[in-house]
Parts: sequence; structure tokens; C-alpha cells
Amino acid sequence: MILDSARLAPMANAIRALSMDAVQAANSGHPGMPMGMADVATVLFSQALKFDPAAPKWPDRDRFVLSAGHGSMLIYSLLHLTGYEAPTMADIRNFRQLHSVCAGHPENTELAGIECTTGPLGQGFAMAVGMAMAERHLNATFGAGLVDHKTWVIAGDGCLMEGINHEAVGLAGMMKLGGLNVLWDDNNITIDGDTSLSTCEDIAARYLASGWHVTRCDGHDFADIARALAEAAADPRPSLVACKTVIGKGAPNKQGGHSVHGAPLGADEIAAAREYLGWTAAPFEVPAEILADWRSLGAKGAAARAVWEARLAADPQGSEFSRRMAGELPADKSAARDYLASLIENPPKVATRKASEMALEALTAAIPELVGGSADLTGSNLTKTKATTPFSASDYAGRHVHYGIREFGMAAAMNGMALHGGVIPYGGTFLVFADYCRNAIRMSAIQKARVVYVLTHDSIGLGEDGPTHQPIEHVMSLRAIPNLLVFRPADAIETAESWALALKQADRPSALALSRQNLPPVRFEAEMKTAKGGYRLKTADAARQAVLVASGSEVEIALACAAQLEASGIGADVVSMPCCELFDEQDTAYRADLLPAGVLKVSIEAGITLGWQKYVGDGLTIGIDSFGASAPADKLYDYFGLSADKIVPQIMARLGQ
Ligand SMILES: Cc1ncc(C[n+]2csc(CCOP(=O)(O)OP(=O)(O)O)c2C)c(N)n1
Ligand SMILES: [Mg+2]
Repeated sequence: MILDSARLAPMANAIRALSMDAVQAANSGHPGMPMGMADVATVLFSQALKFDPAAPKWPDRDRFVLSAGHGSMLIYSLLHLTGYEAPTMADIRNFRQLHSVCAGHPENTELAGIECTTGPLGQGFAMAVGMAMAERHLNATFGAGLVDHKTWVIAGDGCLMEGINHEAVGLAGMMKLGGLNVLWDDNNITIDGDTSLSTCEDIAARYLASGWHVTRCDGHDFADIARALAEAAADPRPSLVACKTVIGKGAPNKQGGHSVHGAPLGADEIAAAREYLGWTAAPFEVPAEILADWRSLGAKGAAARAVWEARLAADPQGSEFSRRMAGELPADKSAARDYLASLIENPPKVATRKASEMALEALTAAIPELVGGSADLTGSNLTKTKATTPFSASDYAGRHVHYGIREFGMAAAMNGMALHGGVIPYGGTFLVFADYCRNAIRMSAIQKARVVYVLTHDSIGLGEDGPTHQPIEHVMSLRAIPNLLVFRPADAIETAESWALALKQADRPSALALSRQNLPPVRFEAEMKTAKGGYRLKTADAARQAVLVASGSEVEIALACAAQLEASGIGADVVSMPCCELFDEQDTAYRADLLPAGVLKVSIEAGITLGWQKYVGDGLTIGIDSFGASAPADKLYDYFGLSADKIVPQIMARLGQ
């Protein structure tokens, strides 16, 4: 032990005092978890964690994830006490108020010391799995001199009970992520009351069965905690440390009960806690000698960082490592350009999932930080390329992850990888199963993480697998997520452009909705038109009376409709709309030119019509507002009215012709 218990106890009590006082001042928040885990966190930060408050983004720092994000005051206290620039005490006083960096739950976009945004239970843990994977991958690529750190997680009963935990634990065990250590706040309490209300699981047995190492400790005995953490750090398997704690420890009348989970203690109980803990300082004051102990502990990471920086400077791969960690794409863009040129020269008729694979062949060869994967649909999502050999416990340098049938676990792990840095993750599943990982997609967007979702089989066009597999509401519902780009390219060129644009987005995720069925080329020029989100693909020949807007596989149908209309003397533009979000970002003049007032506008997309009114006003919305059906794709397109023969008469009727 670096510090003895007599020094550690008041340090832990500083966390307790700040937590209970901040929650009381905000009249909102969760004092129970930070008070219960104060002792464990104090040992973690003093004995085990490699960190330097002066350099929160130091690449070889240990990652610390507070998966039980409701206990946010724990991490705010730790960051402040150890000497991070933020949060300041003023920030902590402002806990949970508008624009405070001390938001209700920890947000990676608010504080440099927060690795990932947590609050949706189970996902912090699952993101930590991705961080540990990224660490192993970079270690295998750049060597232990540059990359050799651990991932520490504090997780509660809720994080272990969520379904995603099964996926995350399975993945971590399979990948033998020995650097991952989870400290479980084993307090037997959740919001409703005792955990016996809702679970009888033998958690240790489940983890052991999944290839984990499991140990326990008394979460209020500093020496025992230190012993367990050392054991966890030394074991080659991922470790679960069951820390037996008392929720709200230090609040004498409320500790151990569910009432301390998520409500202020109240003035009387806070006074009683001060008495019980022997804490005489006023709210938001930390006695100088206790703060000094915390600060000297925080200062000790600087030496390790300096040694690492010297190694980085001397390493021949140092600048490449720094480029990847900075999230900058390679300067040489010739591979992507050459690939695009080859498409223009010889436009293929392929499914856009195939076009995605073709683009990825070029991109993965040129961009070594791309790490792909699929949730057991590699041959369908077409995510694996020649450059991406399998990532596994026996080859962490591999770049294609067999995530197994774990869509949610995959998406959360990809968030963790992206946030770790040095890796740009992409992963595939069927679009319809985006719902299985939807909250993680949302978390990519909230966290501004560059993750690319490869979502194939994007409509009834997948055919015979039927309504359970046919996306209907999915494309539009993904468009409803802020800060997510949803691409639905129409052909191989738009697919290549979508990939290029997705990779360029340093601070937002993208979802690519890709067809199973072959699509003819619709674009024949090299100009990067997808960048504008929507563009005029065909200009009316006759006097323009209609503008047809379509995405993906329905662009072909829109072109067929336009041809029929022109044959009847009705001029029609066709607008291809591969990315509504990018289109929305164009200026008013551009948007108004494409979708002019006073002309009948018609949307065509093999999904719900909800949302298209934004683009076509009171024009026609052609789509599918019911579930699909099981049949060959061409039969389904006809049955659901997605053909020129069925659409054109509706347009003519609206035009009064
Ligand atoms: C996915 C998800 N479901 C529900 C919640 C709401 N919630 C926040 S904390 C909590 C109970 C968690 O219990 P535990 O992890 O044991 O935390 P403790 O009460 O011990 O602090 C719940 C249900 C949430 N944040 N995320
Ligand atoms: Mg609990």
C-alpha cells in the first residue's frame, strides 16, 4: 500500500462529503453509489490506476469507465481531487445545472477526464470491452513501448443484470482481455429494493463459465481491496472483482437501503453523516491536508507519462501512432480516388452491400486503422476484406472481429474502440437488427464517436426472408437520431462516396443502409455529389411538372417513372437523396433549387412514408406503411406498389392528367 488506511479513510470521506453535498445542493442525484464505492475508488486511484491529471488524453493512460453512471459524483470528485483542470469546485457546486460540465450523468464531451458517456446501464461496461480490444490491437501493432495499459470499470448490479452484459462478458472472455478489470459494486441494492427481488443469479459462476477470473473483497477494507485489485491486474483473464459494499456508506440511518440510491440525503441525515464520518469541513470544502494527499497522488503519474513520451519520441513508428491517435486519416487519398475512377470507367451492376465490400477493399488497404467486423453475418454484410484478417486472442493485430450474434455488444464495443482512439471501427448486421443495438447507435451519436454501421438487407428487396427481416421503419427511425448520418446509396459510386464521407466525420457516426439485391449504376460522373446529401440526378426534358425524390434502390424506380412521364410530355426531375442529414445542412438556395415550391414533389422509398413530408410537402409519398411479406423481391416490389407502372398513374392523377 502506498498510503496507509489512516490516510486513505479521510480521502475516501472527501468523496462522500462532496457527493452528498452536491446532490443535496442540486436537490437531485445519486449519493448512494459514490458513498458506497468511495473506498474502492480511493484504492483504485491510489494503488492501481495509471493516470496523469495534467494530460487527460495521454494515449497510454489506463482507461477508467464509470459504468454505473448514475454515481457521477464519484468521478467528478475523483477528477477534482486528483487535480484535473476540470471540474473545478465551482463546477461541482453547479452539479446537474444547465451548462455545468458536471452533468447529471458523466458526459465524455464535457470533461477531458471522462472516457465515455455513461448512464444507460450496461453500456459503459460494454464500451470498456471495446477499449480493451483497441488497446490489445494497438499493442500488437505498435508494441508495448507505446501501448500497454489497462481498462478499469466500476459497474453496479444494474450493469451486470442488463442483457448486454451477457454479450460483453462473452466477447471479453473469448478475446481473453486480461487488461480489463471490472470492480462490481456488489451492494445488493437496486432502485426497487434488495436484489433478491429480481435476481437469483450466481454471477461469479456465469463469469467463470465465460472465461473470466473472479475474486472478491470487502469493499470497505483498504488492504483487502488493494489485494483484490492486484490479483485482478495480475490475472491473464478479464477480471471481475465483487466488492462487497454498503450503499450510501457513511449515512448512518440510511446506508444499506434503497432510499439512498437516487435522492438527496436531506439536511438531518447529512448532519448525522458528518458526525458519523468525523467530517467537520463545510460543504464543498476539503481540508488542506486531505486535498494535499489527493493532489500528490494525482501528481505521481507525471513521471510515467514523461518516460512514455520519451519512448514515443524515439520510436520509429511514433508519428504513425500519433496520427492514428489524433484521428487523422492518412494523407495519401490515392487508393480511394483510383477506386472511384475505376467505377466511372466501368460502372458495375452490383448490390450496394457488394459495392461497400469493393470500397472497403480499397479503403482497408489504405487506412490501417480501420477495424471491421460483423455480428455473425460476415458473408452477408461483406465487411471482411483481404487486408482485414481475423482479430482474435491469438492475433490481436487482426482487423476483422467475429463479434458473434451480439449486435448490441458489437455496437457498444465499437463505441469503446472509437473513444479509445487509434482505431476506426465499422461493423455489420442486417438493418432490421439495428433495433437490437439502437441505444448504442444513439450513444455513438451523443458521444461524437466515429463509428460506421454497415446495415445490409435494407428493404423488402431482401425478399424471401419475410417481414421479420425486412426493414420498414428503420431507415427513417435512424434518421431521427441527432448527429447520425444515415446513407442509403443508390449504386456503387454513391456507396463509395458514402464510405469516404463516413470516414471523414471525425465527430459523428454514420449508418450505411445497403441493398441485398443488385442495383444498376445511376451515376456516371466523378464529382462527389453525395457530399451534398441530395442532388439532381436527372433534369426534366419537357416542362417540369414533377420532382421525384428517392434513395437507394428506389432511385432506379424514380428514373423509370420519370422516363414514362417524359414520354407523356410531363417533365420530371429526379433527385437522388443518399443522405438526408447532409442535404439538410445545405443552404436554402440549394435546397429550394432541388425541391422547388409550386412543383409536385414525390418521394419514393421502400420504407415508411413518415418524414418524407418534410421534403415533398403535400406532394405524394410513395412507400410502405405496413410490414413486408415473404416472397421474391420483384414480386414484393410489385405487390407493394413500388414500380413505375403503379406510381406514374398516381402522379398523373395528382397533376390532373
Ligand atoms: C438501461 C437503463 N435502465 C434503467 C436505468 C435507470 N436506473 C438507473 S440506476 C438503476 C438501478 C441500478 O442499480 P445498481 O446498478 O445496483 O445501482 P445502485 O442502486 O447500487 O447504485 C436504474 C434502474 C438506466 N439508467 N439504464
Ligand atoms: Mg446496486
